Amino acid sequence: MEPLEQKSADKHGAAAGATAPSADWTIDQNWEAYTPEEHAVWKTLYERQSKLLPGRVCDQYLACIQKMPITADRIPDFRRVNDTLMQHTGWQIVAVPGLVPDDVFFTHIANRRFPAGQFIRSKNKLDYLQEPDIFHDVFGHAPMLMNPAIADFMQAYGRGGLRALELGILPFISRLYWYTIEFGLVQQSDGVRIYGAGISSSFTETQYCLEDDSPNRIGFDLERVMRTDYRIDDLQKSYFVINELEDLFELAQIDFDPIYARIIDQPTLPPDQIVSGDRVIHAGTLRYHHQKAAASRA
Ligand code: HBI
Ligand code: FE
Repeated sequence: MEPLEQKSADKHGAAAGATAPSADWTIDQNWEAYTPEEHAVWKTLYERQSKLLPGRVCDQYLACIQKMPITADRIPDFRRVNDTLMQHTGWQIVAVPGLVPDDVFFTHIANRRFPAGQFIRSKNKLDYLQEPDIFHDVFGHAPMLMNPAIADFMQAYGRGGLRALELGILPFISRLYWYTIEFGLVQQSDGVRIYGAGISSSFTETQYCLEDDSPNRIGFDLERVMRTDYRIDDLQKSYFVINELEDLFELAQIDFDPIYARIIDQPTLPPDQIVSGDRVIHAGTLRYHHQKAAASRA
């Protein structure tokens, strides 16, 4: 399952294994200290996703990961990943123990530093984890940071996040992040593809988001997305599809303040609801979530 990106580290204490954090929460990756078992977990995850992604993830993701020093045989070394990122978009990844407080997260992102979990999930929990680990952050997010549109949009999200904290309206911007950077789909000439890192790093969701008839797939609309709740602990009920990654350049330029003023009094939409005005690509049966709810009642 996906990391619970929404929770703040300060709400549930420092991440596992963390000692007193530095002011910016960064730690040394300490690459030499990864054990053979940890490299083996990386390999399992890498090979599982690499088989699944061609034909499902967007072409840009595949082109980017090919250019990066990210391979099956070992956990990537941030120093090497950063050489490649720096050349392309000026982004860097910095190691953190796990979730960091929102203001710390946004400050890094606004400065083109992506906080990446230093640890890797255990081999008994390949699919479910509470915090973003190195596989989610480096396999899922890092390749997309080589894409110029994602690179600019991500930085704008950092600035927007700091502004949203000031205004006290964090949910609006975190929903935008959720339904783009984490769980976004994109229309490609040969079909709908994945670009969100929460999907591309998840075995189950990579298939479910595109092939299952359960979830809604809806054309992306900024205000609509900002009003839509999401779940952090299960497969999504709705995905939003952008027309092309380059649309994110435009989104990165938008001043959200007038948008917040417009939507602040409008009702929040539940994650499964289709509303008038939606460009519906697929109306979900929601079978997966209905069955799960029925099973938990039985
Ligand atoms: N910390 N390491 C890490 N990764 C995240 O994705 C993250 C975080 N802290 C806060 C956070 N995300 C979210 O609450 C914001 O994106 C809204
Ligand atoms: Fe993430």
